Amino acid sequence: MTGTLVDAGVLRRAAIDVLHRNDLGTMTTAAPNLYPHQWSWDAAFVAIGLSRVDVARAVTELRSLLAAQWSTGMIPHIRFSPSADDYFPGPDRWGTDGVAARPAAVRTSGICQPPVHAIALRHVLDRGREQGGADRAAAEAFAAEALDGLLAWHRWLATARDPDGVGLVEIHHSWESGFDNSPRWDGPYARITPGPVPPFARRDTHHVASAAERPSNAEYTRYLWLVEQLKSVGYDDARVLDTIDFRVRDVFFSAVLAAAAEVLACIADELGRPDDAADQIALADRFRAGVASTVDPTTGLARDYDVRAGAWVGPMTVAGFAPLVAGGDPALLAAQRALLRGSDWMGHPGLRHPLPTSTSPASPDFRPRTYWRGPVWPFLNLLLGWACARDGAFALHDELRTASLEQLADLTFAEYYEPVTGAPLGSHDQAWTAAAALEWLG
Ligand code: 9WN
Repeated sequence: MTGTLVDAGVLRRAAIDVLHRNDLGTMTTAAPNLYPHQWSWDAAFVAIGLSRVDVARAVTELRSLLAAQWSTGMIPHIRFSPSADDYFPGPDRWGTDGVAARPAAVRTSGICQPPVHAIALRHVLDRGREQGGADRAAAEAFAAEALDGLLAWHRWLATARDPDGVGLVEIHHSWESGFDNSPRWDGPYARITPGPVPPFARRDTHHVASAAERPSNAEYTRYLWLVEQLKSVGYDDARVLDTIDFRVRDVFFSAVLAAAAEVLACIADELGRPDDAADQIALADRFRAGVASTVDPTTGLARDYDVRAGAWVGPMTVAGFAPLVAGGDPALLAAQRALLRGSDWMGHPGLRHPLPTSTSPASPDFRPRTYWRGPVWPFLNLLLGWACARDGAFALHDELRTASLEQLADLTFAEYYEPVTGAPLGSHDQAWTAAAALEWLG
């Protein structure tokens, strides 16, 4: 079933309006009420969208995020805005104020999110060059300014987060994956018995139509237990490895690193830094191989690995298509594209729009209204489409673009959508959803 394409000018104006309303001046809130701060991977997608309308403002978005980078190289998953306190857990609960690696001027969380930032920088540079003049100058100056920070970020991930050198990034909280309550994490969380967690009052459930669209209280207790564990060792990378109950090699995060490292290599080359470019190519190769090594020969889907349990994690989630993001072996990518188009995924006859669901509708884990357990996430489709175009898979890119524009024609810019009815869920006016619309429109 297909929807109606909204007039492109109407969609574009509405998306720009959402980004304006979420704009705090130098950073964009991920959503107006639910997420009143700057999130790491959201900011990268926001910069991609902004680069279609205002290159200088896109540069500012990335610059603000990089100002939150820790001296270790980690880019934290939230840069808190001093003007909002209606989000839990806020900076006090994260307890990062005493961490020496945190930049003194900004308050941040103590974990990270997938490294899409070099990919965003590539978009900003390309748009700046297309515009020419001051936009070109601003984008090129920023690329030179940002290069060392992004190199440090990738190198930190490749060392602190791949202690065994297997070409897969290890995460210590499911918030780091960005797929917070995906069935991917049910096994690892089921093996955790939370210790004492200070009392807490959730705010997230106040900002959605139904609490069932959000993670459960049992999940939140585990999320907050992990924060307590991280705090107890002062967010020290080495001590965290011995302490944290959640150690999982995240295949999708790893794929993003492989893709971003390849992009950063190209930028380093353009900036006359061939040694750094070679280093990023090697890093991309290592993580691309790591991602490919996880593919389950039976299902054709890539898998995570629970380090604590010594076990593969393989529910049918969209993260299984990590090789499409990482790139690599053409035969593997062709098989994955066929799978993605098949009846367990985009080709499922019950879907309102033929788009990847966060969990396969054919899976017993599928929950069509619950956050990462089934709904469609528009920003993810943009990332998959970008990777398809990179690899010359233009037909799939165009299918994703057409279906995405039809989905986004409802002008709610929802955080996620119910796959069967197409109903908007979670927050409305979500910044990266608006950014995805702008980028799809081109
Ligand atoms: C926790 C901001 C973020 C996204 C994540 C998404 C959700 C936060 C939350 O919102 O996570 O980081 O409070 O639920 O899962 O991908 O970056 O949009």
